[in-house]
Amino acid sequence: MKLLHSLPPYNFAGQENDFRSAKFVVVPVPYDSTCSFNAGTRDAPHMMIAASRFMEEKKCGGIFTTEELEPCRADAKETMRRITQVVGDVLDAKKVPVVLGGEHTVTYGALKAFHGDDFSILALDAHLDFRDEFEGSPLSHACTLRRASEIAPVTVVGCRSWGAEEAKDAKKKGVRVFGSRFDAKEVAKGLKKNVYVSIDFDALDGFPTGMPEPNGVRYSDAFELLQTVLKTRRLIGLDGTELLPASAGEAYPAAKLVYEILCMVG
Ligand SMILES: [Mn+2]
Repeated sequence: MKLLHSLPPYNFAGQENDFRSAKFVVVPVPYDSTCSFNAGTRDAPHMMIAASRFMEEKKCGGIFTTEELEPCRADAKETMRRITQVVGDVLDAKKVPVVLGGEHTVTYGALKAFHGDDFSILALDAHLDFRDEFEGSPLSHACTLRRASEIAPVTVVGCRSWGAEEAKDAKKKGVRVFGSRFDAKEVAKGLKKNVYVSIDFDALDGFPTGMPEPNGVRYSDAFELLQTVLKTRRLIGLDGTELLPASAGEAYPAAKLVYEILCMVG
């Protein structure tokens, strides 16, 4: 019996799941165990996927969506290991991983899969996330860019909130820091040929997130930045984290930005 339906499949951008022809692999990671302010970002991957099914289709490489990754909620290290393993499998298949968090810590798990690669990390984040440990853990959302900088050089854009100590450490480690208003060409200039893009949605203005900060990057400026960067650099991985939507509707702009980036790459 053929069921009557008009809704697209439950996959990112509503695409049919075909791993072989996919250029991108979306990995939903519902993990938010170290959230220190508003918890609940574990619901974001589901809501982003739900929202993304209602976007107008654009010309874009195939997108495969995996099952939600099962985090180990009591063990950040084990959760990172699981993310690294899945992202490693995606890279082995010569596809671009797209990790949907969850809290920003998931970025570290993804980055660890790029061992030995020569690349830059472009992070959009309201916060510096450069503490060596937070609430007793080196694998906290507040330590993400510190851990990331141990893997590859970090440029952070939209940054407008930090502690004095972490700011000193970031400067010492050569992190490039830009605020909510920036020159996209200037940001792009300092990046290597291969770029991993990590978007903590609190970088942007008006997005619902676990740790909201006023006066963020405008959507159009973020779009232009990524367009400028990806015109001359290769996207090797992408993640979107820290979204805290109350409904799929609130997740729509974040899903859209992720999709727009994939469409820029092709
Ligand atoms: Mn962050």
